[in-house]
Amino acid sequence: MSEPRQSVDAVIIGAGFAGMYMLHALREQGFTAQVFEVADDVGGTWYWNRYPGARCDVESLEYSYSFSPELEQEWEWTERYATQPEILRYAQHVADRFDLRRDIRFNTRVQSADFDDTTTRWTVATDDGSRTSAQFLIMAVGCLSSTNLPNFPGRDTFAGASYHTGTWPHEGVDFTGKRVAVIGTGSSAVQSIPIIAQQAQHVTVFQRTPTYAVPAHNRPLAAAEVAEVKAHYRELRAANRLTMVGYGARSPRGETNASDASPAELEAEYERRWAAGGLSYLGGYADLLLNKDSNETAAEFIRRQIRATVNDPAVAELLTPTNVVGCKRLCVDTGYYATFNRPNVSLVDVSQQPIEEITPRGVRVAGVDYEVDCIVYATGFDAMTGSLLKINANGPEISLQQAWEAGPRTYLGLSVHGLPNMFTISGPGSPSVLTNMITSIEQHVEWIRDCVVAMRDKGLHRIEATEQAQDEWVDYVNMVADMTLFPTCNSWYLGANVPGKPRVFMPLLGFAPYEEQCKQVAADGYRGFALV
Ligand code: NA7
Repeated sequence: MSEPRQSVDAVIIGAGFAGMYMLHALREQGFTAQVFEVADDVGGTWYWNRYPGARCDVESLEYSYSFSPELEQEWEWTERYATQPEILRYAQHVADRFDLRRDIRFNTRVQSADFDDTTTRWTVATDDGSRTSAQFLIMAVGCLSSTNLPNFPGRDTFAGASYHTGTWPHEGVDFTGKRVAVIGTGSSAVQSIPIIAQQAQHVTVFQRTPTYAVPAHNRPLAAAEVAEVKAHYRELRAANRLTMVGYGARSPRGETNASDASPAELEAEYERRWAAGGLSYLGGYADLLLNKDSNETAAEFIRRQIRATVNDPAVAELLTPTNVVGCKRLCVDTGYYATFNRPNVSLVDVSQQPIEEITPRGVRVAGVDYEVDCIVYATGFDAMTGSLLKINANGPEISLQQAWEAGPRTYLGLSVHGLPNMFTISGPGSPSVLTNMITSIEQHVEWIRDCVVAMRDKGLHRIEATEQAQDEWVDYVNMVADMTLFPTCNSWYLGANVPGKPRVFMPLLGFAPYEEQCKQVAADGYRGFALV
């Protein structure tokens, strides 16, 4: 492994899709960069999330880089939704193809970063004792990379094996003959439970909130479909960047409102989208996340599918969500609800009586002991801010932790007042997790690249978001969220899944208008930033 450089133009933290492209983009402009990565390979989220059934719920032909036409032509995706191993192979291929590894220091955690206002440079300290000086500090740490492991009493006394879906053992886990507890029913649980159930002797699922899931209808990609997309890739990528979510231009969103549709029209539209599968279910009508009554029509359609799928009416009732559909991330499943028809799967409701404790032999709820051999924590992430706040980043007068004490505040989701020359890729206040992450990553990387090129061209060496621009941006993000149903449920978008986390709606809705705003800010000479 190469030694980290002592002085570079930019330090990039993280070698997932954001860090890899940032490195490539800066190098192409003649900058030097050093990437630090905790893992022993590239891939970020897709390096860590190796649980059974892990897949991306954005289609593979779209969840991929667009910056290199050669790359997108040569890479062959095999399934409509790529598995984690396939996505990881893709990340590794990109690292090799663009010779990225020589500037990535693996197995290395950044411990602190301090900005010196006299030199306008960051000093980045890592756990191997190295110090690297850089003009820019670029956070490419990922939105779903800091796991949320609830602090249940007795958690460490459990005598069997415990796993978290977000830090799954690389050698895999054999559940054959085991009694398994799965805690949580979000996307990771929805993907893994059907597969674990095929292996285990018994699976007991502990559910706090029932989840809405739409079928993936995953399938091998037909050669003709791939050829068609590849023949028009530029148009598809451009069209995706004009959408609100950065993907899905092949199945356009409805422009009319559900509130104006007849019951028969609603039924036909939901039926059609259900049969097509995937996240575009919620794209049927323009008002589904704006109008509670409209949302209810889409929710009720899914509830009926659950009741029709699950044999035991009591289990079906427990699995049926009552809240707004889509205000928590919609899950995309393969046989999730039907798995509860298996004799070796049972469901425990922990919504009224939470998990009391983890005992050496299992999980205790309401005085009842569920004895198991393994516990799978599918309990999600300290999303969007967790990994950023783990880095002890200190501006001239304020640290990131202090700046975000009452919740994250950014300008454009790219920059934080008080932390000059620092950029956050897909940070809070940008569309990030509400979009195709790779589209958002590319847009941020290209904006940051253009910004540092412009600074070099003009002989500028310090950039910082003004407090006023940041305040206005935070108000804007909140205003947009408040126009929707998103803030109405306890989602990880709001930080509600982590006890004690400030409740702030973190992502900004709407990719296309956001990209336009970022372009305008740059065109106006980086309006809202103080440049020296
Ligand atoms: P999620 O979606 O945050 O799901 C975590 C699940 O764990 C969810 O069902 C939670 O219930 C549950 N949970 C969390 N803490 C507890 C406690 N203390 N007790 C019981 N249950 C708990 O994480 P995933 O990994 O599934 O998915 C993350 C994203 O990855 C996903 O949205 C996609 O974008 C890809 P809750 O709903 O909070 O009541």
